[in-house]
Amino acid sequence: MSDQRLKVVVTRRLPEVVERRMAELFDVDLRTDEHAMTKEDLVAAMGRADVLVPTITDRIDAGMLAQAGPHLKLIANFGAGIDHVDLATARQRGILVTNTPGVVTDDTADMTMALILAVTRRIPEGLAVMQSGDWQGWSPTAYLGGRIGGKQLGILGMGRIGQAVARRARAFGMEIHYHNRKRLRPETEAALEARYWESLDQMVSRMDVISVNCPHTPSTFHLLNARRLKLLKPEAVVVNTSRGEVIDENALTRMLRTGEIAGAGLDVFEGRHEINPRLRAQPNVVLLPHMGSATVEGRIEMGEKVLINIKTFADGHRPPDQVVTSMI
Ligand code: 8YV
Repeated sequence: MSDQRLKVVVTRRLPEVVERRMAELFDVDLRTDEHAMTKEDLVAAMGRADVLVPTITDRIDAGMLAQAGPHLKLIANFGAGIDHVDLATARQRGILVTNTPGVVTDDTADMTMALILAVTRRIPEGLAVMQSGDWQGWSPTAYLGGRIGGKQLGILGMGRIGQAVARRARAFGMEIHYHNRKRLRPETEAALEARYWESLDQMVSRMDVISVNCPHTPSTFHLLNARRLKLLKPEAVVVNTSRGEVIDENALTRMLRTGEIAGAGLDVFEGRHEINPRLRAQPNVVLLPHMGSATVEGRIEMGEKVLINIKTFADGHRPPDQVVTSMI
């Protein structure tokens, strides 16, 4: 397939340098609006594109894929998580899907640590009192949080991001535990000083902090359901920088309200941007607007990955970040 003929439609504004390169390489429709496309606009985009570059804000279901134009051959997602695309249908229709793994790892792991510290050390409360001007000066008993050194961290999902969290948390003195579909190789486990738990239930019941770092797939949906959340110690804190759907958010909210869980740090939500008002009102939660990978460097690297995936495809090769559906 010749580059000239490749029609690439990008659904969101991307870093300027990425858009510029995209325009140099392909016949590209760039987005000028800062908002997500409507479903109708997205279907229209899929009707005219050879390559679609969507993001997490574009839900691409079976019905939409059925309406895609005959030329749509690649969905080159801007982002690592790919749960917003119906991968099985894309595969049936011969549409390749790629993502941007690796480049979001460190930023997301950094944000996981930020959330763990924000919740356990009560940073938002400190910020609030300073901003209100009500601070009365230092007190030996004010704003006491918990020390994370020596605490048990249970990582749910020990892929790239989970491992990056483990390395950081170990440097903070936390004890690392993990549950994963597959146990890590002994040398990796040893390097991370991490203990594997085959039983998620058993791990959950012993942890001080749980960090969700697995992707959202049919088998991880509500992995932390009401029954499992009830196994947590009342002093435990839950942090999620992956996908909201991995936790039963209503159950979590109820337990935060009743004090059955001490706190939560959430960068992602089940309703994506519609946040349960009861969750928002909780004093023991730190909520962020899905900014885990939001660094200037990271966004440019994500764009570069998208460019490489499209260019490799255009040159007739297998794109490096092709998502293998059987692994999902
Ligand atoms: C991205 C993410 O910013 O890469 C991911 O999976 O969750 C985010 O950090 C987002 O997905 C962009 O599409």
